[in-house]
Amino acid sequence: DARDIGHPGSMDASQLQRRVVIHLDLDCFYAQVEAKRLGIDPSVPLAVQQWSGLIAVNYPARHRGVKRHLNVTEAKKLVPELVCVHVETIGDDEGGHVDAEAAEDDAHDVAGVGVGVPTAEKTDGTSHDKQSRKVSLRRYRRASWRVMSALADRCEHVERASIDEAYVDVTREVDAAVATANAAEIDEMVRDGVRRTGAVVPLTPSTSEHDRRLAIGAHVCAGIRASVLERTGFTMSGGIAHNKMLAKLASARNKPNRQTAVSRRAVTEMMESLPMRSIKGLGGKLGEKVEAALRRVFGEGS
Ligand code: TTP
Ligand code: MG
Repeated sequence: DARDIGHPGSMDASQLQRRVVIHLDLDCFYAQVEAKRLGIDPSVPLAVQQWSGLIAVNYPARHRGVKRHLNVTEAKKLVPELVCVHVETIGDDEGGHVDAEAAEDDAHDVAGVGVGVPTAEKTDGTSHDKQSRKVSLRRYRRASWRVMSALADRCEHVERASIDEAYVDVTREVDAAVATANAAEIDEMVRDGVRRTGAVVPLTPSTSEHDRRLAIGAHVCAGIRASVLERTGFTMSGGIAHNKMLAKLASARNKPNRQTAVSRRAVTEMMESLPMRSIKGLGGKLGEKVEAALRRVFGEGS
């Protein structure tokens, strides 16, 4: 059951900073789904195309310069052996029941719609007929729900944020660990959490209780990612922080199949190093105004 992991209004600042929130994002999601479906080894460069453009690119292909929104021809110039798998498409005279499913709301859905004569399913993609067929995302929706149900079985508070990401509030799990484990067990969880986790600024669990809680959260996060991998075969990256926004920024910092923590101490440093516009809501005109205002207050160097 998805619920909103918001900021409970009644919490004061110190309670908010005792929260431990994880953001999980599947790595090159559609590409993982197609590789698994077709039995292609994850080390093979692979991309998912919609018509002539790429909408998901696996990491072996990214490491060789292939990016989302390149077209298939451009991408194959970079990586001649790139496997391009076209998203599933359906014709107008088939699968009417899929249409209802396709109309469901997902953050990244892009449905190509057209009318005309249906053509046979192709996997090379370039000859997919945009006029007569439309995109079906059901493979990815099904994979998404398998991941979400693995998360729901493992965690108390899960909020699905899009087809390939979710927030998990593990505050209670951390509280329970602190309350019931002995000192040696807590030390072991903290060590494990730190060992498995990248950090913008290294965690200092020996001197900071907040960092200790994040380290235990990181240990929990590694366990959640391992159980999703075991249940579904998919890798995810994770971010661990005291709130959702920072957890989301963190999960993108070490991809694929890695996790990152953002401590209170890291916040200042991270805000300085990140383009401010990557924060949700500050991408457009508002961001420009805020940036201009900050420059007025702090000078051009801000
Ligand atoms: P993302 O999580 O943004 O990307 P990703 O999972 O492919 O790669 P990453 O490892 O960086 O997380 O989006 C999830 C899926 O949504 C992606 O696999 C394909 C689809 N998608 C589109 O179809 N069009 C888009 O413009 C974006 C951003 C995603
Ligand atoms: Mg993703």
